[in-house]
Amino acid sequence: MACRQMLAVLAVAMVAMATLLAMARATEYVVGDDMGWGLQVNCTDWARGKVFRVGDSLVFRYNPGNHHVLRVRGPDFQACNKVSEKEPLASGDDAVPLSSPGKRWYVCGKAAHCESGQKLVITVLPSLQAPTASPTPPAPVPGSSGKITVPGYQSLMVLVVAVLTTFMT
Ligand SMILES: [Cu+2]
Repeated sequence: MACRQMLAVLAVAMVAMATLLAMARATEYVVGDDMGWGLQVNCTDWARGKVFRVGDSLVFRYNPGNHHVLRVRGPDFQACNKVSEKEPLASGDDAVPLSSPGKRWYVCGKAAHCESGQKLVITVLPSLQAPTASPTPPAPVPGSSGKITVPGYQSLMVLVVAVLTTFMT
């Protein structure tokens, strides 16, 4: 019995761990990949097919003397108006956390770089939450059937523990 109880605790711990792992799965997108942020990359093509979510981040890499990064509004993006209420990012290795869903527009404000296509628009989707709606499943009472119902992939973890239980009793 004591052994079963311990395993039940272990099962709950593993489910909690799996949930945390799922939530920590953030992606860091280096704009332009190896080519970086510059005139040599068509960022529209680069962004195509990528899914950006809240919690992910963009990294702009470039020679800081040649470029910078300006976050602008949609109409200013279209027109290459290099106006922004924020100072441009200019370190050459700028990480930008995507903290809210919606569209984001970036341009390079140097010379005619934006007009030459050094601009990036992305749409940030809400984060992929693990099924957090489920409160921590109650630990099964020893002697009961010991069934734990949790949604989706988490049940796999429970299955593993269940198999362990079978072998250890
Ligand atoms: Cu530039």
